[in-house]
Amino acid sequence: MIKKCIGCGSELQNKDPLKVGYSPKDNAKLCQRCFKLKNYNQKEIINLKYTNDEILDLINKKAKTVFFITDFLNINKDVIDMYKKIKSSKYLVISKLDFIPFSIKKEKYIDYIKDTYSVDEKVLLVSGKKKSNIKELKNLIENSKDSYLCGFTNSGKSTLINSLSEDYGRNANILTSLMPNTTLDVIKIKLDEGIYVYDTPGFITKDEFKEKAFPKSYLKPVTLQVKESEVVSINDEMYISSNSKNSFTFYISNDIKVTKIYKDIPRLTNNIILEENSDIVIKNLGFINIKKECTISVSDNLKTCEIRKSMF
Ligand SMILES: Nc1nc2c(ncn2[C@@H]2O[C@H](COP(=O)(O)OP(=O)(O)OP(=O)(O)O)[C@@H](O)[C@H]2O)c(=O)[nH]1
Ligand SMILES: [Mg+2]
Repeated sequence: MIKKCIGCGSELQNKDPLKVGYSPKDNAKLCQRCFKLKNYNQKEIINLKYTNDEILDLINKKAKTVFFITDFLNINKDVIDMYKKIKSSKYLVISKLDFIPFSIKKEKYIDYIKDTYSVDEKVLLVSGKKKSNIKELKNLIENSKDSYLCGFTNSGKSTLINSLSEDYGRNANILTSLMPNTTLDVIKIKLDEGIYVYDTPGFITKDEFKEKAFPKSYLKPVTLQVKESEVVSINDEMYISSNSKNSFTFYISNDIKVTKIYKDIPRLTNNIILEENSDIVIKNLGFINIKKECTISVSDNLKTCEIRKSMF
């Protein structure tokens, strides 16, 4: 029988250290990468087995029901485009409910996401970590066959499966971490007699990965009142200003520094016209709500950012 790493789902092998599933030991339960990640929090870069297209293909061929997981700070056009490529019967599951600010009313938020991104299917809000709102998800899984959880890396798929499994009195024990691509192959988990779910490797993006973009706990929105042409820096990497007095509210991890800057101000030459109450969506980070109609100027790395009407 082929042995698989219980952490990431890869077939164990002892031939190629650069390929997934490598362990020098014959009777290992974890591959070397997962062993180091689990025991020493050592993050080893490894050649991935699947591309995004291959993951998508695999899901479209095998899954009868798909739960597409995405976290609250990572809902944008790219993610929804990937969701729409899923051909099976599907649900959009917004994860990490525990860090959604209290000011956001959950039902209103679901309606807003459905409208903004034209999602016709049911949308669920859950927290794998806190096991909140998972009852409906459990019911849907129990009434479906071949349920696959998929989504971008770090969206919380494996954490959610571990929590579901605990809820059924079991221990799936899939390795979870903030490192991208923790799960490397499909993992079949038995939840109960005749009830199985499949974990899948996360889709990857080209954008740079930042651990601090993931809040450790409940997210506190930060509002800055800005005067005309005052420049705000996001993590000393992205810059934004408005041509009129305005209010910017940042829905991003509180570990990301957001400040007005008064020296070494970069020239912002990209202008975007905003309607009243718009969001600027920044991939893998979150969004900024801008209250008044204005023209904003942004640094080059924001010039193609997504603009949407705000839910507030
Ligand atoms: N606050 C919070 N953090 C969560 C939740 N679910 C997952 N996380 C954290 O998010 C990170 C990624 O979780 P994983 O379950 O490994 O994500 P994944 O989607 O399986 O990622 P890949 O295997 O890389 O595709 C971990 O640090 C988790 O602890 C949640 O409901 N709330
Ligand atoms: Mg995973």
